[in-house]
Amino acid sequence: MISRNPCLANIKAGYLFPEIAKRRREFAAAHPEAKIISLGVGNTTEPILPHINRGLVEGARQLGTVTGYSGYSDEGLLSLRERISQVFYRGRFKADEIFISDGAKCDIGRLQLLFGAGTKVAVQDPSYPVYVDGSVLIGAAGTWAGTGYQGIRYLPCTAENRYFPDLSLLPPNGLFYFCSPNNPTGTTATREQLSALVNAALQKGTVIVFDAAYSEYIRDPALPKSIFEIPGATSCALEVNSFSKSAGFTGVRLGWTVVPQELVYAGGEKVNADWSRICGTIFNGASNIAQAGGLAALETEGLKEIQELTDFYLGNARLIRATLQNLGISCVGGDNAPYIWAQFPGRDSWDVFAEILETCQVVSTPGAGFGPAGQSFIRFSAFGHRPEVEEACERLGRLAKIPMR
Ligand code: PL4
Repeated sequence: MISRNPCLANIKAGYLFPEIAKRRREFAAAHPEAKIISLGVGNTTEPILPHINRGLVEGARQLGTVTGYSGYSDEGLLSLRERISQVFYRGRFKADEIFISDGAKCDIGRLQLLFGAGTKVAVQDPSYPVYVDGSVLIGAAGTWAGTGYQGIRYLPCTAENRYFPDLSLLPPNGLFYFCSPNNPTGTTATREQLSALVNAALQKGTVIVFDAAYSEYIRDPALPKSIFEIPGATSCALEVNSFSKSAGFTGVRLGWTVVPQELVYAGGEKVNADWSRICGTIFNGASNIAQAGGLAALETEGLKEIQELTDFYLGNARLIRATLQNLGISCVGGDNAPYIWAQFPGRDSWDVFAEILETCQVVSTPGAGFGPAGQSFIRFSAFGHRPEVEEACERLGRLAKIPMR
């Protein structure tokens, strides 16, 4: 018989979100009367707004016409790539530096092919689980030669360091996944912090995979929405982004990755050329309908709708955070991101998850699922219909009040 890919033995048995879904199902089966509300998985809930939706509908209609029909779009519609460059990067990237994808997660999973097995990988701790699992799957989680360190390096991001890691721990000549606004903590890196990150990466030969999936939630104009706002970043970073959380495309599937021409490997070869080769080989392009929707989303009217939709979820976030703070629960996030990161000192986060489910019939996400530094934290997602979020907040009031320190 054929042997199993040994990397598969190294990933954790269950992926976080299906595990939560399983526990929810078990609870529902034991309590059929419970009206469960989810503040767990970061899945959008509101209808796609009219202008963007018209773009999707029109994209589908075009496919039924002789003149409007289109087949494979490979690296993406030229018009969409150019528009992304204008809207998000002030036109500084050429179309061949922007690759349209079927979502940020899909590209995060594929990107490791650029660097391969044996790459030294570091992540913020806590972080979105796909960075770790994607790295382990490709065999990047081996021993760091000469360091005695094995596996992925977790760089703690805690209240003590303002949720920004100690950059002296960055892997030299390795890969570092960095997410801002951050999932799960909901915190956003400042310009100074990102400048320090870029400088450290340039010094150490580290490549940063910058995940900007929540950039459209940033309301503080001083906070960078892209790593490419930082001088020097085009030589040490690539960036993934998505229409999922801004335009409500979680089920439509559309994203992009920026791979600057300046980004090169140790041998001087261009990362961009390899990414083009990889995408051409294992990816056949995003849906043309989704791309028509993406183009509509980046028109003036569509951009207004993105603002409206993200404002709505940020309104939910404010309600959840205020509720938790009234209970004396210390939390961060929710002002420039759709996540609130709440601390339950000394508690196991899976126990707190179970307690919130049992006491309030509210699904959350245990912080430990995002890495060791997430222990004793709970992530609340701000994606939900307003009446349900209000109801969830009322029920969270059943949690024991923690005396204010
Ligand atoms: C549940 C930092 C959510 N089944 O939709 P995409 O692929 O463009 O973007 C996915 C993504 C990328 N980067 C970050 C993210 O947080 C997400 C989505 N994360 C969450 O609750 O943490 C949805 C997760 C989904 C999954 O497994 O990704």
